[in-house]
Amino acid sequence: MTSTSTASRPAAAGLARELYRTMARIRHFETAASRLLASGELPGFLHLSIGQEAVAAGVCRTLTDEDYLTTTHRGHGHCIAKGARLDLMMAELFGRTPGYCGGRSGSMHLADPGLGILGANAIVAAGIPIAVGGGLAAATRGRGQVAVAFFGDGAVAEGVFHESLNIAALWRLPVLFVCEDNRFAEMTPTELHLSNPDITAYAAAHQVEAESVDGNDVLAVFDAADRAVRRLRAGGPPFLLHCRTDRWHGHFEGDAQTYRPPEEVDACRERDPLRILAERTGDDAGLAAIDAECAREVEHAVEWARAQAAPGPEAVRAHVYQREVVR
Ligand SMILES: Cc1ncc(C[n+]2csc(CCOP(=O)(O)OP(=O)(O)O)c2C)c(N)n1
Repeated sequence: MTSTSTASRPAAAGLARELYRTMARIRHFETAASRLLASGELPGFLHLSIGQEAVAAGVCRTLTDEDYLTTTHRGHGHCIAKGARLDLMMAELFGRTPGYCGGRSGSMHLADPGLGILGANAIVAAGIPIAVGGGLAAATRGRGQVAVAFFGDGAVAEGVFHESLNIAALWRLPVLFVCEDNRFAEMTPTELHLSNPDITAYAAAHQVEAESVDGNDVLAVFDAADRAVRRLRAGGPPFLLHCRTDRWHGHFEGDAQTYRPPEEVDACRERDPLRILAERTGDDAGLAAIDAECAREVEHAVEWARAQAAPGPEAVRAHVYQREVVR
């Protein structure tokens, strides 16, 4: 446990359990969402981060509610790890009124400004400049806040990724750029969409320091994120954390992944971040109890969300910009 080598044994065990709980909550939430979509109960479209939970858990463990976060179309894990409520998230997926966005957004626009979650975003790379804006606000206030932008390897090929790194470096903003590299942008492998598959090299081009970590090892992610966030809070320049990880499910639920040999997907499951942590800690009984608690918590969230009302037709014009037409 590199991150906790100086901590006492109970503190290290406590941290491991905490990180495991976050990953298990994400795993159970998304497994339930997958089942509910397949059975026809959930409307909409889902992109799941099953297999990638260690990135969300490890990075968000270093943040407080005062810090900002932006995420992508694959953002359930980041929101849960930042403290979003499972019941309100599930209600949003069901399209019910108490959901985070009144049941009007579904999976891809989840937001909770109170927790610093500035939003999931269906447009690839569009959350990155929003996090830079959060970084500018943080730098202006000078209270040691940071902003984190989560994005995939596909976002690195977008112009706005480079514009964001450039301005964050130039203005020395407290932004942690977290690239969750699952080796695919939809069905396209990284080597077919990036001229240089070494993602840290793009950071170097903008004078941004970067580090690559095993994104399935939650303690390694936490350790690297913790060092980076401490530097940002102390006034250091932006940083890019490149996390190599694995997407187990298709790009979206329903994508049969015919573009990947089945053995490759099986190999991903061999690198299960929850199992890796369990093996490292040897705390089987403790983690099994946490797992069971998370399963029950998700079950309750589903039952509660299912029982809520959907917005009625009278709400159709709410939150919609309407220009008054003068005749
Ligand atoms: C600007 C833009 N271009 C294309 C799309 C269609 N699209 C949705 S997700 C995606 C791939 C994103 O890949 P990556 O950034 O690696 O994230 P991942 O899906 O692997 O989490 C694409 C091309 C989009 N939503 N926005």
